[in-house]
Amino acid sequence: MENKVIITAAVTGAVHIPSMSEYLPDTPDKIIDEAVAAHRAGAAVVHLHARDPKDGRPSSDPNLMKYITDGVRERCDVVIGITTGGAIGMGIEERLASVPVCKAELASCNAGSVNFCFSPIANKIKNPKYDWEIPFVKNTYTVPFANTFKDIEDYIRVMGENGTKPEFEVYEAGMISNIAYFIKKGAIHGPVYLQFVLGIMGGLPATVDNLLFLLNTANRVLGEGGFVWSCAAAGKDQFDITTVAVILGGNARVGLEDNLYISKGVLAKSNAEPVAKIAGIARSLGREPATPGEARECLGL
Ligand code: KMH
Ligand code: ZN
Repeated sequence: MENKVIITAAVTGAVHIPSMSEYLPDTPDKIIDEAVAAHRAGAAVVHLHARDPKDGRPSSDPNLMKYITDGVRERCDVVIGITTGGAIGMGIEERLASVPVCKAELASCNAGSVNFCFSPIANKIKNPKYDWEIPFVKNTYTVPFANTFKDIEDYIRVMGENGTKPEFEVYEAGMISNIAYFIKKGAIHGPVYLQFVLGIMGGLPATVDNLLFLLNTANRVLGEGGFVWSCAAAGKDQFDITTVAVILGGNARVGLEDNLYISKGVLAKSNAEPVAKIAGIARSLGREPATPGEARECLGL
């Protein structure tokens, strides 16, 4: 497995708004199509959020998430990871609601509280397509992304009850200690799966130094062999930082949730494009994209 890299496609998220790119999948059917195509391009895992088919708004409706996960499952065997981050402003219960309904193999588990701001998007959108978009992004200037110890405990418990493995989203080094706390308590057992998420306004910026800092901290706190890791980077640094992650022997997440562009000033026309790009980079570095089966083995699913 050493020469394999697990590529995750984060297909749509709950940060970018439809007015930013016509290619952002903003309906359940488009999300399904994009997830399947991203898998065909090399993704072993898809990280999924739901959006309302009426107006592309991020949605926590478990029926929509079920429709999406069933739709993807019918068409391919990619590993499905659903969000429990939801969108800024959603409550814990609604963020968890899809876990028992979808029983996905993976779900994100945000490993601590952080400011998660993307209000500057408002200044760039002159003619919003939908009324909800500008208030939605502006709201992130005042509302934090809360993930208390009690919340994390609940996520871990509900995921455990439903056969879902937590993928811990790590935005700051202290969050690795939060995870260690739950290991020590016996709530979870290693090796845990970490997704280092760099470049969020409010979290660690997307730099090589910060990636190394998180990796070294995880080695020290969780022990080498105590975790499997992947890295995502928001915005323009996506490919630089995920390439470094591949060089360091880690796994990589790309996709339109994190970055709408395939290169400077050029919008990605699909999630398959960034997946194919990082798959090509990985191959040029001597690492092959993992199959879903290999990802399951590596993540202990
Ligand atoms: N939408 C963000 C607030 C996750 O999926 O768990 C959080 C997020 C992480 O997207
Ligand atoms: Zn997400």
